[in-house]
Amino acid sequence: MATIADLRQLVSETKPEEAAAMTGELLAAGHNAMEVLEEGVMNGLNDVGDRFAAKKAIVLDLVRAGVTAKACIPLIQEAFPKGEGAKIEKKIVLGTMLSQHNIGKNLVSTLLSIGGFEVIDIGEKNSPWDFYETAEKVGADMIAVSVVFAPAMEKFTELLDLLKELKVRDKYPVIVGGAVTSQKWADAQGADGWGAQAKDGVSLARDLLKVA
Ligand code: B12
Repeated sequence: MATIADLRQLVSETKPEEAAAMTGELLAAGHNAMEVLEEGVMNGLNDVGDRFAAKKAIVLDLVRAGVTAKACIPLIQEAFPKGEGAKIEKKIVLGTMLSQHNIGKNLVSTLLSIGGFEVIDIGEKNSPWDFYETAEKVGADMIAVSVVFAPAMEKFTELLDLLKELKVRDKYPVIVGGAVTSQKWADAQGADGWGAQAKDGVSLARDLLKVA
């Protein structure tokens, strides 16, 4: 019988069709969707990332890893609990800075939406100004940033500085997450919250926006 470790292996080998089929098999067998995501897909992606960092993989492998993850994730998303359907009247602007890595950002978006929040997803490669401008335009309650690429870390700091400069820092709690970030780094930048996992975005939003 298929195991989550087998799925990790297929993702690590960047085999989209086989990985998607195994994801379906694991979910049908009753495996927890979050475990399939974290221990199967994410650990497999991390394996590819580690090989890339060790110069044992090339950019094409990263591309294939992304394609493989994107073949599995919709099946996992369908298996997430649907939430209670209660809508929370809070708007969250979400996006990435510089980077085109959007798999984590998309998961944060899905989980926040399931959690009842209104997500304004501004996509990839945004500047600090894009976040500010959208937040003002839609009357956002919070800003969430996905930082998966080291050069974007500096941009995140620039976003906080911009909000301070424009005297709206207190208006928007800002949370951050992503593979290259950490609690320590987020604290040092003055972020209002950091999450290791997409699901942490929901608990951070509930706490910071005082949702009962
Ligand atoms: C797939 C992949 C790609 C794909 C992305 C496809 C896509 N559509 O997203 C492509 C091919 C585009 C790519 C390109 C590059 N990549 Co790449 N990529 C990866 C890889 C293997 C997986 C990334 C991923 O999707 N992970 C899975 C998701 C779910 O994880 P995540 O984003 O971290 O999100 C989770 C949490 O962090 C959290 N989270 C994320 N955001 C947020 C936000 C909030 C608010 C919260 C609460 C939580 C949260 O929730 C998520 C789920 O729980 C990683 C390796 C790795 N270990 O991550 C390298 C990696 C990120 N890439 C890397 C690099 C270097 C590159 C390139 C520069 C390569 C090159 N030379 O061209 C380019 C950059 C292009 C660009 N300008 O953006 C490096 C970054 C290193 C660094 N320190 O900056 C990594 C770490 C690989 C490595 N070990 O060297 N990549």
